[in-house]
Order: sequence, then structure tokens, then C-alpha cells
Amino acid sequence: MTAERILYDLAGADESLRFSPHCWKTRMALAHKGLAVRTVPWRFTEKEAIAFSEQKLVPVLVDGDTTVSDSWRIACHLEDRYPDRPSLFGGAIGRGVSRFANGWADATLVPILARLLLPSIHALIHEKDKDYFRATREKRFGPLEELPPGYEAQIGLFRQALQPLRQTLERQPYLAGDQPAYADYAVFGMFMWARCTSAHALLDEGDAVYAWRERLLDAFDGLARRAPMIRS
Ligand SMILES: N[C@@H](CCC(=O)N[C@@H](CS)C(=O)NCC(=O)O)C(=O)O
Repeated sequence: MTAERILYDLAGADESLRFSPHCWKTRMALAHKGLAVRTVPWRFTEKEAIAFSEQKLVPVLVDGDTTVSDSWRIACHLEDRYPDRPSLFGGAIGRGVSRFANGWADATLVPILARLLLPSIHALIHEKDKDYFRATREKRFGPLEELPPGYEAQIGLFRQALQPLRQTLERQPYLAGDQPAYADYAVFGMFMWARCTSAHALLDEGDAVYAWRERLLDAFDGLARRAPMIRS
């Protein structure tokens, strides 16, 4: 019998609302490998529930006898543990380039989106998380009530930051080429973060990034499209 696979997945007050960009990277990677998983809703302050992973952030994947945290490390674990299933990286060079895509999304897109999304995230998280979330995020981004200086300007900044992605997707359907792979999921996680937590329209319909996002929303029988979103 195969041991159960469990993913600790960030949830809002409504436990069906799963909005972490990094957990979404992992959800897509598991689906790509065709691996079933049971997700466990986890709140920001439930540190004791993941203490066994010896760190304080999600995603945490328990894969039989192995515990892995950090979405990038989880992707590497899945690739190495399940080499006969569809590849997430397409070899060593692809692993290197996917790491760049992941780093680009984290370093460039997270800070821009955070300024746009933090106020609505604060509104949707569990009551017990609110003080912790405010204190930790305000340390990095300033008072939530002063964010963002203007939605329009912030969305403009986001669209501008997407230029390297857009330029690629105007020439090929996915970052990874003809088919999606981890480089795509690493960036797509950011869009799931926004989709699940805010009603802002981030992209124009004519944008190549919009069409790419649509394709990934439909991937794996609409896994991402079916995900509950915040009610606006
Ligand atoms: N580099 C990590 C980042 C993980 C991370 O920041 N997770 C957030 C949720 S998106 C978290 O667990 N936050 C808990 C906290 O802020 O205490 C990864 O890629 O998995």
C-alpha cells in the first residue's frame, strides 16, 4: 500500500480558500506528476502543526516517510523521487532555468503583488491570524491602511514587470515551451494568489499573459479554475 501524501496548505477563515502562491506551485507540480495528495488547511499561527518540519512556513509536503518544506525543494523532491512520471524540469539545464523563473517570480512579483493584495488578505484570514499577519507584514511593507498608494498605479507596475514573461509567451505557449512545466507553475502561483484573494483585474484580455493564465487555469481538468475565490 502506498503511504498517504499530505500537503499543509495555507487557508483563510473559510478553510476552502487556499491562496498561497507557493502552495499553488506545489499543487500544480503534484498534478503535473499525476500524484494524489490530501491537503490540510493551515493558518499562519498554527506553527505547532508543522513543527515536525523544523521550520515555520508552508508548503510542507509529507510524502510517505519524507517531509519536505519550501516549494522549490518540494519540486526537486518530486522530480527526483518520481523520475518516471512527466518531468517538471526536463533535465539538469531545465532545472537550472526553472530555478531562475522561480526566483524571478519571488523576487520581482511577490513585492509588487503584496502591496496590492495584503489589505484584502488581512480581511479574509482567520481571526486568530489577524494580529500576527498585520505585525509581520507591516514590518516589511508599512501600514496596511496606506497600501497600495493607488491600485491603478500598482497594477501598471505589475503589468510592466511581466514584460519578460509576455515577450516569451508572445512566441511560445508556455515558459517551458510547447507544454507547461515547473517554470510555468512557479510564476502561475502568483496569479493564483491574486485570483483567490482579490477582485482586481490584473491583465487585459489581449495580453499574451492572459491567454497563458487561461490555459493554466484549465490544466489538470481545471484544478486551479475550480479553486474557491474570495467573494467580491
Ligand atoms: N520560499 C518559501 C516561501 C514560503 C512562504 O513564504 N510561505 C508563506 C505562505 S505563502 C507562509 O507560510 N507564511 C507563514 C508566515 O508568514 O508566518 C517557498 O517557496 O515555499
